[in-house]
Amino acid sequence: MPTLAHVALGSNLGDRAAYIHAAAGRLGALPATTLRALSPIIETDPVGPQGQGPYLNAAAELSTTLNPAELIAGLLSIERDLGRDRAVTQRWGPRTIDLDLLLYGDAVIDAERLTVPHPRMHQRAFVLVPLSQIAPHALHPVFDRSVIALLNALSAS
Ligand code: A4P
Ligand code: MG
Repeated sequence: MPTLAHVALGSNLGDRAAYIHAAAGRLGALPATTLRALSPIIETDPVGPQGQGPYLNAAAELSTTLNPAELIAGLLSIERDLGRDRAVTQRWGPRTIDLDLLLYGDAVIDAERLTVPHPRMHQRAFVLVPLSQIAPHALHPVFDRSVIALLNALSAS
């Protein structure tokens, strides 16, 4: 049975919209994976180091029979293909494309190279706003709250 997985897309370097669209196309072209939805793209203020430009952010819903390790490997290879050089990119710093695995069905994973749900997704409007447009009722399996409930809680805080 395929699993529904949700991915955050972010870009703040170069032709940001082109990077988001290229990444979305490549997500749908991963083996055993279908792109079910891509949210509208929003422009957001950068969170993290000062002096970087605004981001474009979006969220994608995938249906996949890849396991989580295979899916994150696919995400990292798309990032590499689209020109992000991890060796020179600072944490939370500017990047042509950043792909984060937010949710993988109801899986809770805490491995060395993969944490799902993404540990900061519930704190970030730039993740929750686009995600709520395609998957408002997807459940965060740790908090047992929907995406829209997490967004409402964040907006109220
Ligand atoms: N990794 C573990 N779990 C995951 C997961 N669920 N999804 C590992 C993706 N990767 C995961 O990631 C470092 C390592 O985390 C990967 O090798 C992977 O094996 P990274 O993408 O190289 O590191 P990073 O993105 O620089 O750091 P981090 O902590 O992942 O940052 P975030 O959380 O991705 O934040 N502001 C706005 N407005 N919009 C943004 O999109 N993005 C960031 C990056 C900062 N500020 C932003 C935005
Ligand atoms: Mg990341």
